[in-house]
Amino acid sequence: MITKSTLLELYKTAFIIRTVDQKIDEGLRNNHFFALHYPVKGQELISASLGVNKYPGDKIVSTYRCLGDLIGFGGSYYSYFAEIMGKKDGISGGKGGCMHLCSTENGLLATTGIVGGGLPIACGVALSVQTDGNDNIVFVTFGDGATTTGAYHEAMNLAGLWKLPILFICINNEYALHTRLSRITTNTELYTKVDVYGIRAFRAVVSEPEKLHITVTKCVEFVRDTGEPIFLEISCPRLHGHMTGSNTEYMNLPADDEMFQVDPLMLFRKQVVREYDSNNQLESIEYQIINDVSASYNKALNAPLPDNQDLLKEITKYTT
Ligand SMILES: Cc1ncc(C[n+]2csc(CCOP(=O)(O)OP(=O)(O)O)c2C)c(N)n1
Ligand SMILES: [Mg+2]
Repeated sequence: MITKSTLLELYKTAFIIRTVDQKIDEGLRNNHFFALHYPVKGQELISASLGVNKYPGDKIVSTYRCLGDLIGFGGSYYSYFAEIMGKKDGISGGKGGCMHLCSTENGLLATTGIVGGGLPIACGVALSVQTDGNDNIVFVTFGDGATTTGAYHEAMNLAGLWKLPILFICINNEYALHTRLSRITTNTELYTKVDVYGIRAFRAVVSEPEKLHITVTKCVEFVRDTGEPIFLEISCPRLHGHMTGSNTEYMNLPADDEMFQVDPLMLFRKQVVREYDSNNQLESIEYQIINDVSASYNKALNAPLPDNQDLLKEITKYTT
């Protein structure tokens, strides 16, 4: 059973992620700035649920589609705006972008543009957590496309063998770039292909947020209590192209005015309003979030670029 306050927290965090995501999308379409942006529309509740289950000291490794994980783990969206705009105030000083983020104070140790590349990193981090001997765990998020890479299989093999405290979260939106999952693998039920590594595997769907949260919570508790890995596949509709501005013709996306019928966050909102918002507080909470996000966005647009010295900081020069 999930409490009312947890459900509201999940909704609120997911709504912040949605608002930031939309703001970036609009800004890029209006040429306010230039960046690569990989939308997370439709998968916000996953990051929100991971965040609720996070303990201080837990770590997460994510991908280029990392906005939700950053916010779920307590990162600042102002610093994210500034980062992808290449500004000095950015999380990685404006030098990393979404593919090379590192927000250690929130436990986000790395994001990567290499599909499947986060999993071996998570194994290394988990080995260090295991050596420390506390109850911290490592979360790693990745897409369905990652499951056909060599890095994925090597990481799963090691995690199973060394019993590493990792929650593998596979976000299955059934697309890798423009390619359907069914065109790259025979068995698209990804969680059924994991027991060969000695790793327990489960499946949840993002359109059932309460069940999703209960499953995530149980998986996290298991990894924390036993120190052993779990694989969790989460099915999730892709409500956008691969990145802002990319073509969506191959996808059969619902029209804008029909999107609410398949959008997990909008469906969840209906439920929250019906069951938990007797005081009509939700709209004013949303209004406040929209204002705060807008203010941060404008501040980031006007923030300074790194100067020459900042640009050279934390850059390693290799000589032969
Ligand atoms: C090793 C590697 N191969 C190919 C690419 C090109 N590429 C970038 S994103 C992407 C799709 C990944 O799909 P998925 O893992 O399902 O994540 P999603 O984008 O759906 O979140 C591909 C193939 C890459 N970045 N790295
Ligand atoms: Mg995918």
